[in-house]
Amino acid sequence: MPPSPHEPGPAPYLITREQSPPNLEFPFCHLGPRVTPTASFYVRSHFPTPRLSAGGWGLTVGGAVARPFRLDLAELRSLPARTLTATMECAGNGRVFLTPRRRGVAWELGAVGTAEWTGVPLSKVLERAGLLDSAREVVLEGADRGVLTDPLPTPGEIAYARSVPLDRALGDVLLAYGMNGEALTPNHGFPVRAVVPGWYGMASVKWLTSVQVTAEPFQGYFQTVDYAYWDTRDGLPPQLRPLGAMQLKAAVARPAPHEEVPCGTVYEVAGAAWAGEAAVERVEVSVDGGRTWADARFLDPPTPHVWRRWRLLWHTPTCPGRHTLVARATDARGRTQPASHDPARGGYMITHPLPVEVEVRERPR
Ligand SMILES: Nc1nc2c(c(=O)[nH]1)N[C@H]1C(S)=C(S)[C@@H](COP(=O)(O)O)O[C@H]1N2
Ligand SMILES: [Mo]
Repeated sequence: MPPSPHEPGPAPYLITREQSPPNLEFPFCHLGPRVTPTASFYVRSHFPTPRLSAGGWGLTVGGAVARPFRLDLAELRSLPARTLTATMECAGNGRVFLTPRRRGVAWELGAVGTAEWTGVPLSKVLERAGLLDSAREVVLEGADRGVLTDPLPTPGEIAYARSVPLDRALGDVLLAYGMNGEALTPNHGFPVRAVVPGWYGMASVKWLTSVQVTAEPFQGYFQTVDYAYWDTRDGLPPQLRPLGAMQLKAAVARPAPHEEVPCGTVYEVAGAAWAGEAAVERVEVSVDGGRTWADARFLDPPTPHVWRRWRLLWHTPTCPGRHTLVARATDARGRTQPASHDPARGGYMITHPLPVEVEVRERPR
């Protein structure tokens, strides 16, 4: 196939959504290789980046364990390492497309990326500590701290912390010190962060300094007040539950919203699709606002926890006019995306198909 004339070059830059703390977005229309270069990997931080040194760093492991201990970076690096590829999406990605507008960072499509993470399985560290029978969750805490007023005031200064259930903690959760073959950068959690493959980014705690095993479900700020949604399972009244696995979603990278597209040409529509704990099996694209659909072609095989890039050749209309493109994904269990945003999700888990409006124009002569 001839290279698409619409293929943009690499994007070693980020869009500033907030200067301080740094909240920086990947310009999603520059989607290129399956693994996102670190320089264009989005940054989502609630507090200013703590400047930690490799030599001064230590990890405290305690709580419901037989042998609490402390680990320095040299010791962590001496343990058997694993490298895994995982897509990470902020749970608020796509928020700017919601009406009415929701609180939080105004992300468009690019609070998502894929990286190769290298580190030590959390399970190895927990094994060394020896779990007590009462162990139920693992609380991961970062070195970054501060005071917040939104959505509720914090009880003074707090650190960023999230928990993972024990079965996940004993699974593929990584204590990562490497990203795309290099040391983590300060904004991505240097020297060590957690990576919880398949979960929204909030679980992957950066600047990790403490691992505490608990017997009770953790009810911290970023677990309840923030990064939670109203669940209405089992006919019970709505209950707040912490966000977890990424939900099935297909996103269009090219054309970008409101892009001008030439008439009477072949335009290669491009995007990616992902789901936290399911496999993306199919992506369909509509170039007529959802009336008719065609199957996109995958560039990547299904790989657990990693997005699949897809393409579709679009023979653009011969006459100028406005057109709406939509993509939707189906997983291996036959489930697809919700038709509209469920208000019980608030400003999170924005996974309904987002229409992309474009302007088809006469070709310049
Ligand atoms: N310590 C700490 N860890 C954190 C955060 C944070 O603010 N502090 N933000 C979380 C959120 S909401 C996301 S989406 C991811 C983003 O990781 P990144 O900045 O490397 O893209 O980090 C998570 N881990
Ligand atoms: Mo996030």
